Formats: sequence, structure tokens, C-alpha cells
Amino acid sequence: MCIEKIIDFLKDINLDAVLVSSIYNCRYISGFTGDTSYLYISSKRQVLLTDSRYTTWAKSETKNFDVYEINAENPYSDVIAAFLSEDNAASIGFENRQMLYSDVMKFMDKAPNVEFIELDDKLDEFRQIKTADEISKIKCAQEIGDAAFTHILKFLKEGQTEEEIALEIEMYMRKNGASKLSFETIVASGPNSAMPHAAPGNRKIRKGDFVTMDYGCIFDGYCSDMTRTVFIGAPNKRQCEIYDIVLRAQNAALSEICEGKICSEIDKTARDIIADAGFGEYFGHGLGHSLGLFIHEEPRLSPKYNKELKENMVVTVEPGIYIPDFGGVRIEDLVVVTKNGCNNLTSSNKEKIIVEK
Ligand SMILES: [Mn+2]
Repeated sequence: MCIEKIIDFLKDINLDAVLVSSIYNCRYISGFTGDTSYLYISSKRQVLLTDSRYTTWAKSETKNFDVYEINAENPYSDVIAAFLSEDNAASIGFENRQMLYSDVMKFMDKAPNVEFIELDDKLDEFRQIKTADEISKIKCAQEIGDAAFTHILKFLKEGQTEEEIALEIEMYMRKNGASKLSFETIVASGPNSAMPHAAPGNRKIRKGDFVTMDYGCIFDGYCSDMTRTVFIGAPNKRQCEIYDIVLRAQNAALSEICEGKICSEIDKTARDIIADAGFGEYFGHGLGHSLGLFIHEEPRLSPKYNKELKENMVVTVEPGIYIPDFGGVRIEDLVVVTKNGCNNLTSSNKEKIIVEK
């Protein structure tokens, strides 16, 4: 991103400098894709600080930053303190939600006359509206996820463990262009599917199970995320009922998404459908979240998130019903917000899928 935006931001909130520490913000602002660096930005200098393991790499990827190599004699805190002093800076903003308390104490200790201002997640806000280039990377990541779903439907059969299924999904994504996973793959079968974020275990899938698979991958730095729930053998009446309600709630929410819509209202649409059907107490989490360089970003589609959606934000829409000792269903798509609606990046089938092997 252009440095002028950050300099303007500093002026707006009356700060002399900013210390960027989140690996996602460092990457977004500087272009450096390594995971160990700080950015020091003032109107007088823009410096990427890293250690000798990353110096050459950082120089090859950053255009607008001077790369400064720290070492044991010149640690981050000393170098930053020197920059603040040379810049006559009275204040510096820092990412208090991203830094270790012990590191913050070190920085403050070395620059006792400088005011350290908590920025919370203000720098993350620059990443909310995606560029065309970012959307195309998210789309590629999601295409790999959808292809993995097609693959796993051919692979799935009774007797496989959740771990085996998760590994197959992960291998498929890695072999087809993903650099890594965007989060730990969830494969939850039978009663385990009542736990929204269950870890795959050694339970073998069998007739009568729901199997919920929630996974995503990273392509060129950008995340994807999707969930499908399938049936092993013919579903019973209650399973069908729950599945149909979740799908109806998801479709209703999807049809409401567009620029200008309030996030909590979209959540409410899905939540009301589930509650009216009598399952309100079994849908505890928010309806969705944004993603990008990181898997969980703002905006969120949740009951208390009252901001408006804007064009080219991306959000997941993932209602669920989870009944202890019975099982659960979640269906998740990933969409790009447009002026008049949304563009669904997830192409996998959402009709009831019955695995008969
Ligand atoms: Mn998700």
C-alpha cells in the first residue's frame, strides 16, 4: 500500500510515528512476506527492521522502506529509540493487541520521554476493503478449497477416521497450489459434529453420521474458508430438518448482502430463521467474518457488529445448528460484497450430499 496513506493517518490522529508489528500489517504496508520484522514509519523515515536471516529477502520485496538489520548489540528497542530521538518524536502508536507485554516494556524503557499510544486494531482497517489483486488471490485459494471438496466426495467412505479425511483434504490442497492451510482443518463426524470447532480425531465415520468439514488454504498469502456437512448413508428425518433450516438461513443471509447493509442485520436474518424453527439455543457463534492475509478479520457478521458492509469487502456466511449428543450442521460460503449484492466465490454443491460407500 502507499506510504502516504499511513502518513496521513498519523497526521489525522496526531502521532509522530508508528511501530507496526503484526506480520499481516507489515506485509500489507511494506510488501515483505517474511514473518519477522517491525516497520517504523514517520514523516521523516520509513524503515523495515529485521535480523540477518531476513535482510536480503526483505530488500528484494520492499520498495518504499529502508531495510535496517538489527543484531545483539543493536536490538530493536535501541534502534527505535534512536529513530524517535532523531525524529524529535513525542509520540508513537503501537499495536497493543499484537505485541508481547514484555516487548512493549522494553521499547518504553528505552524511550522514556515518548508517549506510547495504543492503536488497538486501527491499522487492520486499511485491509478491510480488498483490491482486485487481493480478491483474485482469495478466489484462487477458494477454488483450491472447492476442488478439494470434489476430491473428498470421491474419497469418503465408511470406516475412515476424521484424521484420515483431514489429511486427504490437506494433501490435496497442498498438491494443487496451496502454500499452507489457512487454519487447522476441522473434520467432525457423528456426535463430534455438535462441536463447532472440533479437532479431527480417530473416530471412524459410519452410517447415520453427519460429517462436517471446515477448511481453507493460503494462496499467495491469501486465505480461503469453506464448510460443508455431508451425510453418511441416508439421513433421518431430524437430520434433514436441521440441514434444511441451516441452508435456508444461509441462503436468506446471502440474499441480503450488499454494500450499505448493516452487518448485525444480516446475522439477525439467519439467526431469526434458526430461532423461529426452534433451534435458537443451538447456534452460538457469529454468522461470519472477513478474511484476507489472516483467516479472521473484520468486518464480522455478528449480533453486535453494527457497521456497514462496503463494496469489495469479503465475508463468510456460516450458520450452524449444533445439538449435543446428536450432531451438527454448518454450511459456509465465502463472498465478495458488491454494490447490489454479492459474488459467491464458493462453488461447491449445498444440496444434501449422501455418501453411499
Ligand atoms: Mn469461517
